[in-house]
Amino acid sequence: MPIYLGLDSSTQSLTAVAIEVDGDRRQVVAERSLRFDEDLPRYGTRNGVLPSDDPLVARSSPRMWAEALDRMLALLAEDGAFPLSELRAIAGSGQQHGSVYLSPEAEEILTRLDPAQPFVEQLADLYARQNAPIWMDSSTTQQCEDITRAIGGEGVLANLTGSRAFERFTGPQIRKYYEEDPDGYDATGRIHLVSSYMATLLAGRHASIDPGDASGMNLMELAHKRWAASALQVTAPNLGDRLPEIRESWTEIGPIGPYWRSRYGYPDGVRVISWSGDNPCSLIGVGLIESGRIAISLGTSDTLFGFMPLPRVDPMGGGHAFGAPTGDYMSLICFKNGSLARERIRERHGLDWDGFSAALASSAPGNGGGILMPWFEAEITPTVLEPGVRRYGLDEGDAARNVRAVVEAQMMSMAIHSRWMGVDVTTIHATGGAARNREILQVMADIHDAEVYQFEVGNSAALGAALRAFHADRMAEGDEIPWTEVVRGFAEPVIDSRIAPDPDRVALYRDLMEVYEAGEAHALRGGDDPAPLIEAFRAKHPG
Ligand code: XUL
Repeated sequence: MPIYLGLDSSTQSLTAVAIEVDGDRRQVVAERSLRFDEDLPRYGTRNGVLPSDDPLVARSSPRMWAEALDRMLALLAEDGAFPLSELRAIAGSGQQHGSVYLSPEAEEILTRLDPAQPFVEQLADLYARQNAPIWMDSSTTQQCEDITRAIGGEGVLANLTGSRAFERFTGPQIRKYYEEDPDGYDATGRIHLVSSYMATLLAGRHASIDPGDASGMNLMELAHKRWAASALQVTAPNLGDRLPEIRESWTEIGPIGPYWRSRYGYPDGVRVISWSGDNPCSLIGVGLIESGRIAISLGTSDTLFGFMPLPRVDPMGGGHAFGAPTGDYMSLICFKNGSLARERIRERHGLDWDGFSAALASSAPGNGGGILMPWFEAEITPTVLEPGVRRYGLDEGDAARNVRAVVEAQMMSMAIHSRWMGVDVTTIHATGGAARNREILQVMADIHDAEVYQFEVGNSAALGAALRAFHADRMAEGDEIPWTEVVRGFAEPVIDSRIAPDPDRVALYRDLMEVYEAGEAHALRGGDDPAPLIEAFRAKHPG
């Protein structure tokens, strides 16, 4: 029975999902996860990020990701969850935007690996830069301004690449590296994304980047899915020479590298398929292969995204248009204060996750007009570079109301900042760790006035990668398999999991959303204090 493997190299962990596909027989045969902080403690990460004195800087260790890959391949080979001989193809998903700087000898080093020696110990000379800036980094405001000015303004860059300049995007990050360490930049042979770096390690040769992940760089011409010469030019000198090719998401990078075959017994014929970003992979993993529905992923970052047949760019400049693994497009907005913000409130009030849910259930929807802006960290949507939680009509010590306020804030912010997508949302596919929590999903349903569904497999990015491996393997065999057939039986919502919006609460949240927008305007743009609006809300919704 053919097996396909999807790997998700995310901020905090590496997850594997293996699926078996044989006609109508379709099932998940393995799900494994390694957590960076706990399973690879020698790298000293916290929540997958290296310690930093500057709260705007966020980096991680590419060597740690390589060691995680090695451990995962060993684990899957040893634990017998599926016969290795049946494995046909591996694809992957990477946290988006992060960049890895390899030395000019990288490919040679990867072809010379000795299968008798541990993997990471042979990678000492692989890197031109020891750490990798990741998507949580907000330290490149200056570079964003320089790039924007040089290219002719925000609109020009957004129309060309799908997004205005964002601090975490790879172009501004590369420019910062070039400015701060020109020698290091000079000594760099190839700059990979997390996705293409991991595919490179698996295949033992430089992998291409797919349009899904390349669109998170401020460097790709969105309409033509090729490097944008003008964007490369204003970012760093001779950048084109250092970037991998952009090729379709179903590109076969090559067979699995000889190291993995000799060391763990992976069969010769296993295809390594292009990796993509975690959000593009999730799009497939929750079955969004046509317009009309959206997905909300509640993970380290919270993201809201949907399939788009044509590239549509956010005129307000807050959201993104990315490539989709189907060859189409997707819209996306990203919030940095996702699971870590929920966790901060939970910890502050000494609750476990059951206690968090109980607090949510025990507090009144709308919180009597009390709101908070959950900016524990610098925020991406809306742009907040000075972290700090703001509360309006809400006492910091009140556990239940603060739990409710963080969840309501996250959902309202998503609803407000996704208006540009122009989707009349009636159905939401919920994924990510916190999507297991039905109390949170009820708030999601009520605020978005939409039905919410859960999924069998929590890690939609790894599942999406496994499905992409299946699709690419069929394509390589000359079978132009339609996407509806790829996702069938896997990426379908659990019908019984439906959570319906409550009409009274939908109306209440419409009013609360006005309070929230006023709070945001007050906190960020010197707008009026929302206190009178909170009073009016309380008068209209007593109790
Ligand atoms: C998307 C983004 C995050 C990362 C997290 O633009 O920055 O969702 O991909 O893994």
